[in-house]
Amino acid sequence: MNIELPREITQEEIETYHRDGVVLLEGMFDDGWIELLKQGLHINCEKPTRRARTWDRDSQNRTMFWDSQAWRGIKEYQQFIFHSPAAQLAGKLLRSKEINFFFDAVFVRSPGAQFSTPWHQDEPYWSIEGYDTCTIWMPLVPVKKESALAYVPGSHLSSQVFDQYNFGDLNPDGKTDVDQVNFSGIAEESIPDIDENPERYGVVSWDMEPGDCIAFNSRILHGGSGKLAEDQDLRVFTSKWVGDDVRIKFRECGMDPDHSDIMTQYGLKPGERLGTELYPRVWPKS
Ligand SMILES: O=C(O)CCC(=O)C(=O)O
Repeated sequence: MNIELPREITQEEIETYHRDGVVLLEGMFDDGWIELLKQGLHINCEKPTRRARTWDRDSQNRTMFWDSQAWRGIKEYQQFIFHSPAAQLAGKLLRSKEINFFFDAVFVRSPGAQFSTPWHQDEPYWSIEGYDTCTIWMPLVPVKKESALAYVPGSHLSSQVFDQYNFGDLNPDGKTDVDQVNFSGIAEESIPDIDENPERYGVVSWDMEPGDCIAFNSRILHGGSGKLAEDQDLRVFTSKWVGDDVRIKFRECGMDPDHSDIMTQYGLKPGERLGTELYPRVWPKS
């Protein structure tokens, strides 16, 4: 398994990341990492965490499963977080001195699932605030452009506060104790209907193979993934990384995933940097 990046991240890729808020990076993780994450995901689906939830279940029992912060119980995820080139990748793109791991999230669609992730920005849901964030979105199976996660380039630079979706409503099995958000009190406008006119927003997405990844800023508008062919599943592992300017923030509108309780348990307070064994500093390697 490659521990270092298989090649240098180019200046152009770094500039694209900062200009567009998103960049496709092909062939960054070798088969060893993909197999390891597939094993981890298998364990994760068999033994979900308390946060896990089915987001969608249709009349043909096709599902979309989500889980988050499972890494502490899954050694395959730990190996990826501490030893894969992911942290280094985030550090190079963010031009940060230090990178901490924030959390993992998985998005698993059964073959033919038609559920499409609502368009949203991540940062307003999170228990942190800052520009220096990077999600690494990795499909563990091939995915076509029309089913992959899509992005509005440049939208990470806008300061608009949107009335975003409450993902807690995605709960067909009626799970209790689900994180909820309500942006209506603070939102300046509704989230635009991007699917109605993707050209107008310059929406981008890509055909991808296992080993490719997309790195994106948590402020970018993204969504639209899903709508699979009958025989096609989609298993995605994402890791969230934070750099120099990120600080803890607890939001009155709610958070999802809400880390405020666990942060408080670990002695972390609003305004502080992430740290402790919960959000380990992974790069540079000590
Ligand atoms: O893969 C998906 O459908 C959604 C991923 C996403 O929204 C995220 O990683 O922030």
